Amino acid sequence: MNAIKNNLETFKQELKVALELATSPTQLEEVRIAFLGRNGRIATIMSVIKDLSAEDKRTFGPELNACKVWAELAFQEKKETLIKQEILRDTMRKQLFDVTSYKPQTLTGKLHIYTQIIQELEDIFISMGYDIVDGPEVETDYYNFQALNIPADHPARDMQDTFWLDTPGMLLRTQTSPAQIHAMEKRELPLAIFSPGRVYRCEATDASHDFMFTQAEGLFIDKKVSIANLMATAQQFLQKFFDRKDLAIRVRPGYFPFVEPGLEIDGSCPFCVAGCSICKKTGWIELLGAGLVHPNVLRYCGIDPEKYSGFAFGTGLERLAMIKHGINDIRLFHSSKIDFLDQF
Ligand code: FA5
Repeated sequence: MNAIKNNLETFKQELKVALELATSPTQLEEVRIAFLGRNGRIATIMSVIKDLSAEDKRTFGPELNACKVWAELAFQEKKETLIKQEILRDTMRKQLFDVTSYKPQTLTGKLHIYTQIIQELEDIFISMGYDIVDGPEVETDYYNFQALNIPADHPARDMQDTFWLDTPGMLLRTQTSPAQIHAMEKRELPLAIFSPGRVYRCEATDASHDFMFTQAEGLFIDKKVSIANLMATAQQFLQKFFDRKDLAIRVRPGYFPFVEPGLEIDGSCPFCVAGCSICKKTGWIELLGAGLVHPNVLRYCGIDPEKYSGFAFGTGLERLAMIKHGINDIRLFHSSKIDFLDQF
């Protein structure tokens, strides 16, 4: 019978140690199966009861039962301890969690490339003494064409496919040149204005043409204004914009009904010496339409062409931005693609 007693004692000692070593619910479950499970150690110990004599059953039965109850209590106690420890650990984890250290990835806002280019150009012209003026995008035939020396039957109207509105004589402006007329009508002479803004043409789109794009117009009117003044202004503007003090310009004849003579102004390629893909190996890039304001236009605005003269120029801002930043498709400008916009 001593063997039974020894067994019970060993069982208790080993269960104590096993419970002590169990530090997770999984380990505790392994202990339960090994010691208290249906085929576990306690079941083996209890199985000897059936072989005992009636007297021994009376003596050892209660002892064996007490051992089983003790084992179950010890297991239960350990289980509760582990649960409490886990709750404590969880509380600590939450207390130590620093909410201020969480920094989600944020998108930073910035000015659209349109706005950046417009501001850059405005700064250049303000530094040259120009006033910045705005003009309406919904215009009349008079301001967009007639007062610019393009009467109703003039073939030059075909150069700018027009979005006409339902109201007769109203249109979406096809160029920023109407800003010249508004300025000459309203302002005292001499005048120097720079007017950037959106324009519209009913054109099929491709990588360099859009139905909605941005232009800027410059106008300077005073006594004795000449092409030399226009060229000096154009060169200074382009040198500042491309940040190249050595940028040269050249002029070629061009046709715009509201200037006489009409000119196309090219700038020497800011990116190469001997020719590259941007200047199509010519060393020159077409940058501005320009000329001396046509006497008819001055007369439309009540200005005497015998006393005053002036120059005007116009340019496509997307084209300037595309050259400066190496953008290969004009449609990206209003595509709202963050990857594209993020570069500027
Ligand atoms: C004009 O619009 C004249 N008003 C410019 C001017 C002003 C000349 C003052 C003389 C004196 P033009 O049609 O060439 O000119 O357009 C000027 C620029 O606008 C072009 O060089 C080009 O950069 C841009 N542009 C024209 N059409 C489109 C288009 N569909 N998409 C994008 N840009 C365009």
